[in-house]
Amino acid sequence: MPLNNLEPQATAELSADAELGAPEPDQDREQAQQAVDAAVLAANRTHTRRSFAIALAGAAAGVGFYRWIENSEPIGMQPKPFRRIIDADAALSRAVFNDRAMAPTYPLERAERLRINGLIGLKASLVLDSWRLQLVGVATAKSYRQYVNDVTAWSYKFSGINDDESGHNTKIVSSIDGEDHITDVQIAPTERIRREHPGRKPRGREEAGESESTLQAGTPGLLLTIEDLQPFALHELVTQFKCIEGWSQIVHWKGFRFADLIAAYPPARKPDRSLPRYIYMETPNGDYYVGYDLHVCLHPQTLLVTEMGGEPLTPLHGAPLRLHCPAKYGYKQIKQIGLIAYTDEKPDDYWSKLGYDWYAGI
Ligand SMILES: Nc1nc2c(c(=O)[nH]1)N[C@H]1C(S)=C(S)[C@@H](COP(=O)(O)O)O[C@H]1N2
Ligand SMILES: [Mo]
Repeated sequence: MPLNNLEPQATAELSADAELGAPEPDQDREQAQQAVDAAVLAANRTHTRRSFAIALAGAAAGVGFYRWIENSEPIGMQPKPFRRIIDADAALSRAVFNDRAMAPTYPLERAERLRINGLIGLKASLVLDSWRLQLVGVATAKSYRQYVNDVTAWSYKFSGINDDESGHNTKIVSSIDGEDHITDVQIAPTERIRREHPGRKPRGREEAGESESTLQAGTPGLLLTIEDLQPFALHELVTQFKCIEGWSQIVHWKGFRFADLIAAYPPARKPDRSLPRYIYMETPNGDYYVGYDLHVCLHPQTLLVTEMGGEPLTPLHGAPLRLHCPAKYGYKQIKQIGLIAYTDEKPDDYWSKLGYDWYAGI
């Protein structure tokens, strides 16, 4: 079975975009996509972590793809060649020094069945028909047929309780005089959020409390169905999944590239034409949430996962959509994504509120 979808291909968003009257795909974009595919191929062939060659291939592909995003001018805007050069330089340094290296991949035979670990946001079972992906901060959002003027008004339906109590309750444990002490952190939902969401169902009912980045009522955006995500090319990846608690497993993932979603629904730019720096994600009930740098989501191995171990995701593994990012620890890999928001404010993050590192790089 071909892993990682190695053949270079035009990405699915091209046809989706065309229907929506988005700009024509340009050569840069296809070339960038091919470069990304080639880099993934190179990385998978060698299975060598941080080999110089892979880092370079990854960096080159990353810059190509990132530059396409940087340069995607809305229709009617004059190109700004000077600014482009500056952007490319910034992208280059990010690409080379940060998260562009490819994570090692493994043969399929080594893949294991991933345990269930962490149920925050998943304790009531989501009725899958009621799932929508709220997408916020998209450029020219009103031009998409999935546009709604308040994504927070969407009501997810839940039935029953997921009573699988397996899994951990990651806490900061410090050892004092040979005894383990758990740092007990209590963060109440903020007054601001309570004021701004009168009458809204309680969100953030877990230990870390409500997210500071949760949406305000009246936030416009898109509501995508699972069918809307079907056009994206599927990619398979066998990588190591690491939990901060000290265990790791090799997992077979299948899903589409986050970069493809971003390309199909590009973020609105700031007044100075630059891109928002972050992506924020939440479970449908707002209990679990993570923040990412945008460029980490553009990494070709960052997948929006629909299948694990050759089977559709189960509810407790985050059906219908979860994140896999091999560059980050498990706690950043949110299960059951309900919201993806482009933002320029560093987003709140469940476990960093309880003392863990926001970046969580492996
Ligand atoms: N919604 C949600 N996503 C989550 C968590 C969680 O508690 N809720 N836990 C995280 C942590 S700490 C880990 S290790 C992984 C575990 O994923 P798994 O249950 O599929 O093994 O999910 C991550 N994503
Ligand atoms: Mo974890």
